[in-house]
Amino acid sequence: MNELDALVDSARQGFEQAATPADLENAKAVFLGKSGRITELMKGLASLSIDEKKARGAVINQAKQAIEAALNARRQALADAELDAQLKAEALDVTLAGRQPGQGGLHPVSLTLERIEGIFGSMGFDVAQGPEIESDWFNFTALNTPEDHPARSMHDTFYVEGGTATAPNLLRTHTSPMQIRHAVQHVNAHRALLDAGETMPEIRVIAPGRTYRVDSDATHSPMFHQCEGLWIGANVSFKDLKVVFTDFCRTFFESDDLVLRFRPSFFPFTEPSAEIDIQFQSGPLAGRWLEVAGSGQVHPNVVRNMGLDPEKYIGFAFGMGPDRLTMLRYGVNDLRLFFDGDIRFLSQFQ
Ligand code: 2NL
Repeated sequence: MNELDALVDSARQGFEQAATPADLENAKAVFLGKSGRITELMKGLASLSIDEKKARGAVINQAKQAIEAALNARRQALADAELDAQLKAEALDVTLAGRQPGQGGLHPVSLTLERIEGIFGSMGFDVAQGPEIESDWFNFTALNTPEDHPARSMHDTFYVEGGTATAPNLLRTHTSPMQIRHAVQHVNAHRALLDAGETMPEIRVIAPGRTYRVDSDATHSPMFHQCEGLWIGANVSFKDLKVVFTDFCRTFFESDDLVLRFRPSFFPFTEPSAEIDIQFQSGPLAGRWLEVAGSGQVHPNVVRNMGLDPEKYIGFAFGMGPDRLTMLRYGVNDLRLFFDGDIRFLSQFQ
């Protein structure tokens, strides 16, 4: 092997051994740099004759081109290896199972409200929904609540700034104001019939929704749910209340032998009034009387405030707490669990 072939060989080996681009540039300097081997050989041409320069120069140039080709090949190989390593490091395992979006569901109290609406809906009740910020008139006065009644105090009711007696000024303490609104609308819609001395279609409505009272402990939340019911007609009796509410409770709790007790009570908006207690005949709650609702025959003053003549129209109303019904149905003993928003608790109802 001649001297130049040996030089090209040793350059190839030097480049091959360079593991990084920096190593490769150092190896290049040895052969192609300012004082590298090729440059030295070129300097040697100075002492030769013209013909010898031509011949020897061509051979050196060939060696130089071979070395440059080897350098470029190695540069490319190192760049390819680096890209490979980077691609490997950044590789995504597209076969890995993805994270599923969480499957939401209805809140247990919403499930109860849907149940209540379904049951009363099947008995011909409309569902009325409306404002949570109410006026003093709809929340208290129209419901025959005396001016000095303790429920009107700031200890019991949240008042909103800037209200007047007729404009919204408090957070409703029950959903009965919505029933008054519904009744007034119903009466207005049948004004012509009433004016002609005829009988209007019955008012049959429930009002589910959020309500507010200044109260907070293990069994009271400042925001809680209520569902009231109202049935007004020419001939609606306390017996109808018993039938409707008994049927509701037995359907809601899926228990045909459930017993109800109507215990005399007092509310400003009904006369007579009764608390409704239920008793399961089997299961974990069997034998105990559990209070589930307030009820009564709508007070004549309230009937009048709906725009009706209490001598011609009569009916009943009731109010119950869906939060408490949910606790009874699912055996939950702390009301606050419903409003803490802990998904581990809430997901159990799906
Ligand atoms: C309770 C008491 C009750 C009513 C609510 C009512 C509504 C109208 C007219 C007359 Cl529009 N009464 N609602 C009547 C009696 C009791 O609820 O303890 N609720 C949990």
